[in-house]
Amino acid sequence: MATTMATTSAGVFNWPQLSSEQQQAALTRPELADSAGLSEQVRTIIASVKQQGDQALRAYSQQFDGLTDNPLRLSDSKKRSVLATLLPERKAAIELAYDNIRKFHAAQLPRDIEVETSSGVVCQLKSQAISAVGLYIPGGSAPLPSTVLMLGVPAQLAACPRPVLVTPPGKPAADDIAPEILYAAELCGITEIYTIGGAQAIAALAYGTESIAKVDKIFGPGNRYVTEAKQQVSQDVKGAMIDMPAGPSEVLVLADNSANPAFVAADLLSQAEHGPDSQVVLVSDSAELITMVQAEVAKQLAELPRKAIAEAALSYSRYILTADLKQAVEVTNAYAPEHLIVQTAVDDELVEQFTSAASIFVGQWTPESAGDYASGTNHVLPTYGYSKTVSSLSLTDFYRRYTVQKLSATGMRNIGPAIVTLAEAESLTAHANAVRLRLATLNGSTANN
Ligand code: HSO
Ligand code: ZN
Repeated sequence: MATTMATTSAGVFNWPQLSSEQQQAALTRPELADSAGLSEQVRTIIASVKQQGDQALRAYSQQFDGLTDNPLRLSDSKKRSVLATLLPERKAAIELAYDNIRKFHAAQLPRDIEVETSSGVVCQLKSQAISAVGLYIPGGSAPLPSTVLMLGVPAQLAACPRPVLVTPPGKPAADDIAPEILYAAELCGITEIYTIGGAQAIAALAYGTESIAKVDKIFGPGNRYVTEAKQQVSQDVKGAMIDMPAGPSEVLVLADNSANPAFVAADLLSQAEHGPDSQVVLVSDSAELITMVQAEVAKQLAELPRKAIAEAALSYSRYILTADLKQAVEVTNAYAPEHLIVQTAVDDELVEQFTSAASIFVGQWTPESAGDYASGTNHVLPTYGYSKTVSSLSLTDFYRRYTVQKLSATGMRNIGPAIVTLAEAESLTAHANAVRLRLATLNGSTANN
């Protein structure tokens, strides 16, 4: 915590008064410390799943979840009995969210392209769904059915032949999974579900075990063990690709004195309640607004069931007072937030000026919760400043793109001489020969198609 730098009362950073080092420090995320050899622990877990397969998965379930004999795969009869307990109101809400997420992602369908670049030279760009995709759905203190939709809907639209869902085992039995998760999976056409979580689940997806076939790409958020495991398997050619690098979830609210302080406070707290390492930042050109938001945060926090978690996250919170809105935009762009909420009198003007936020929520009626659940956008987003270059999850992440080309005799005649010249410039004689031979054959023939 950068508590020693030039702050005004109540931990507010007065931006124009900070040195550039202090400004940089104020926007730096807490280091993802390798506490207790996290990466070594994860390496060990991955190695034992690779060697002992299902047996290792069951042993970890016993060790971490206190469960004997995890059946691993969720049976159809268990699914049916759990689904029967789903409350109608929740079922309808999941359906509304599913419909909107589907509409927004269906509009992203990639189109194949074909271009004749020179006469007789045809190039194509095509997309093909990734065959087997692993969808990790966090369990623990808050199981997230909304994440099932965010991963399951694009997998379904892309028509990935084998979507596989993993989620940590329930309690008291491994297959006591939240009915909301199972219903969201059912809507997305996911039938292969395993009750495994943590680094061991990532290892099983990446390398396969006796009962779980390997997947090609792994998607979804998770705790530090899951994140580290995804990183490790993605660095192994025999492992699996992953969706994106990840850190703890974060929100930055940019508000002026026209904003409703209760709305702003609620938005900050909605991110803070995710986990003790969540990041919340308020940037404003109004000292009054900041003071009012702080009071509201204290008031609303007291009523939250997840108060302890939110309080821990708030200890990393930043309140930044800028000279004007222009400077507030500069601070926002430098921080590169995962979520950016804008509540000012000039929202639409500002939106054009943001250069690095992953997902932007505009105006007082647009809380982050809208995108977290039901507006249609994806809530799997780059964090930790990665949004400067990494995009939010979209339909294209469920495809591989590849090219196809075909030259006719005319095409070879048209571009062959240039290829020979370029190959010679690179001193790559075999490349040149592959074309020269063909040109010579063509010169000796009358082929013209
Ligand atoms: N804000 C989270 C997503 C989420 N919120 C799921 C509620 N449920 C990370 O973007
Ligand atoms: Zn959220």
